Amino acid sequence: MITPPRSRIQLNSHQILKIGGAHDALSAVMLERAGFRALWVSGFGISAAQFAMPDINLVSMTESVDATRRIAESVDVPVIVDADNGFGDGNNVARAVREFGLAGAAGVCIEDNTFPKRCSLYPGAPRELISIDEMCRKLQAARRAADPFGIFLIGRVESLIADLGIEDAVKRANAYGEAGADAVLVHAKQFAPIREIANSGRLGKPLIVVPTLYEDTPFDEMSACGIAGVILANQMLRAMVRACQPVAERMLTARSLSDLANDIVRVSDISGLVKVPAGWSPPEPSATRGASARHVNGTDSRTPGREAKRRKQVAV
Ligand code: SPV
Ligand code: MG
Repeated sequence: MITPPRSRIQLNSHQILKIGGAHDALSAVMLERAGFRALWVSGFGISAAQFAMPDINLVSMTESVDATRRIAESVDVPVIVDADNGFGDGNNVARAVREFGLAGAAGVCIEDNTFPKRCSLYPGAPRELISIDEMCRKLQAARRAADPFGIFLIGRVESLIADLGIEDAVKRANAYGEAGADAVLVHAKQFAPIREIANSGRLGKPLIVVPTLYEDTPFDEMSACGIAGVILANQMLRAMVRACQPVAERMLTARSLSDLANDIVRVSDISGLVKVPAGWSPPEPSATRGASARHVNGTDSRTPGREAKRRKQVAV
């Protein structure tokens, strides 16, 4: 039996909510520890980190649900799933939303790309959106499946990525809101059209953005025009690659492992992140530690159980 949550993700236009993009459970734990109050299960991140694959609908619904469950069970903050285009038509969307709900998701985002999708960050990829009517039918199916779980539903508009213009973006955003989305994510390559849409007052639902392609825009500027949420979708993944690639190369040339000490954390830092029982952490080697080797305490504050997970909320 499904227990409805007491509360859901709440966005408002007074303070922008930063939503941290996770690519696995460990990155989710680090984001939560840093203070993020909501997380994004990034399709781009899961494809890259867990499959070493491009973000073009190669990850199945089941694989995405499994990745979401591992993340949702690792943190206390609410988790919003990037459900891509919902894996098919309204029937597929309905099943996906239910499975994400059972996996502990507090929010689900569905986008209007055709299947198979092409990640919005691949500028040379062919791009096509489904019709507004078809997307609305998918969102209506998603709404029905989301309600028993109290899932926060996001309708994602790709008009600006597909060069269809501001009018198409506004029309789609408002249609998706009427079809049942609690908020709309309007993706874009630049901030200017987003600013124009946000300042126009024409959107019926809270606006969420992903500023990967306009990273110079200050968050204060987004907040000033009433944007309710900003997804920092892939920075943890990119930080991981930046840190790991040189270490991989240096491991082959190192005289001993102590040559790497300034570039890696201690084993006990990993133990802290994964909640190794107190007293079980391995002894540390005596090598000098770099400034980056920060001790992380191992207190377990996780709440067990999926029902408890569904009751999490973000109140901004
Ligand atoms: C993701 O993180 O998978 C997203 C955001 O959907 S983007 O990659 O910019 O499309
Ligand atoms: Mg995605």
